[in-house]
Amino acid sequence: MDKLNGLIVKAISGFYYVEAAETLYECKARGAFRKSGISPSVGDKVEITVRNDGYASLEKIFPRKNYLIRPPLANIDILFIVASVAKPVPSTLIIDKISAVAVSKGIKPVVIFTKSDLADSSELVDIYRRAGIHSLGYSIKNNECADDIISLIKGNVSAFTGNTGVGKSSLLNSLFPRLKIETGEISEKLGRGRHTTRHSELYKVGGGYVADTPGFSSVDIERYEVIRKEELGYCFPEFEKYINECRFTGCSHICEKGCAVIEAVRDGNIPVTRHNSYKAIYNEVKDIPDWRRK
Ligand SMILES: Nc1nc2c(ncn2[C@@H]2O[C@H](COP(=O)(O)OP(=O)(O)OP(=O)(O)O)[C@@H](O)[C@H]2O)c(=O)[nH]1
Ligand SMILES: [Mg+2]
Ligand SMILES: [Zn+2]
Repeated sequence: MDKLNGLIVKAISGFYYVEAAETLYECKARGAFRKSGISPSVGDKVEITVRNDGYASLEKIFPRKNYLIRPPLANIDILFIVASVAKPVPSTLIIDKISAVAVSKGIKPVVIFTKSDLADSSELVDIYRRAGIHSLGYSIKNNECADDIISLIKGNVSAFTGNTGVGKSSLLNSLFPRLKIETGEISEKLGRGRHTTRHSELYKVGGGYVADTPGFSSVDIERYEVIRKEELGYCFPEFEKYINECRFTGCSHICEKGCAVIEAVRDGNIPVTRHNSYKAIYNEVKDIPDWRRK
C-alpha cells in the first residue's frame, strides 16, 4: 500500500480525483474521515492511500489557507471574477460582493470584463482600476490582455467565477486551446447562460493551476457568503485610507455628514458604484447576528 500527497482537482458524486505523483487517482473518502464534518473540496491538499489492487482512498485533508463556499474551493491565490459587458449584462453589485468576499479571505480578486467585442469595456475596467483592483477587458475574438491573464496564472492556484454564460470556459479555451472545455450558447429567450459547466475542475496549465467553475444564478448570489458589517468597509480596498481618516467612531460610512468615506465618493476618489454596492451589502448584513453567518 502506498501513501501519497496530492491535490483534489475534481469532485463528482462521491468520487474525488486526486493528482498525486503525476498520476490521477479516483478516490473514495474514508468513512471515519467523513464524520469529521469537513467536506473535501477542489483545491484541497490531501493524503491518499493506494492499495496494490489500485483502490485509492482519501485519508486526510491538510489545513487550508482559505476556503470559498460558493463555489466550494480551497487554497485559492487568485479569484478571477468574470462578467460580460453584454449578454448577459454585468452587475457591479455582484462583482463587488464577490470581490469583497475574496478580499476578506486574503484571495486576490481580478475582475475581467469579457465579450469586449460587443461593447466598450473601458468604463467598467476603469472603475475597478480606480478601486485598486486588477481589472481588464477580454474578448475571445482578439485575445486582448491574454498575456496579462497568463502572467497572473503562472505560479498560482486561481479560479474563474461568474454568472452563467459570461464566457469563463470560452476564455480558458482561448488561452489554452488544448483544454477543449465545453461551452454553451446564451439562451436568446432568457438572455442568460445555460449552466454548461457542471462541476469545478482544476487544470494544470500555464505554470499554475486554474479552476473553471459552474456559473452561478441570481439565487446563488442572494445566498452568498456574509461579511460582518464591521469588516465590510475593509473589503473595499480603496475605502481603507478614508475609513482611517473618518472621525466618527463606529461610523457605518453610509450617510453621516462629514464622513470621510462619503466625502471621498463625492470628490470622485471612490467610484460611486462601489459605494452603492457597499451600502446595499451593508443593509443586507447589518441585522444578521454572528451565529447565523454561513
Ligand atoms: N461575442 C463574444 N461571445 C463570447 C465571448 N466569450 C464567450 N462568448 C460566448 O458566450 C457563450 C457562453 O460561453 P461559455 O464559455 O459557455 O460561458 P460560461 O461562463 O463558461 O458559462 P457556464 O459554464 O454556464 O457558467 C458562448 O456562446 C460563447 O461563444 C466573447 O469574448 N465574445
Ligand atoms: Mg463554463
Ligand atoms: Zn465614515
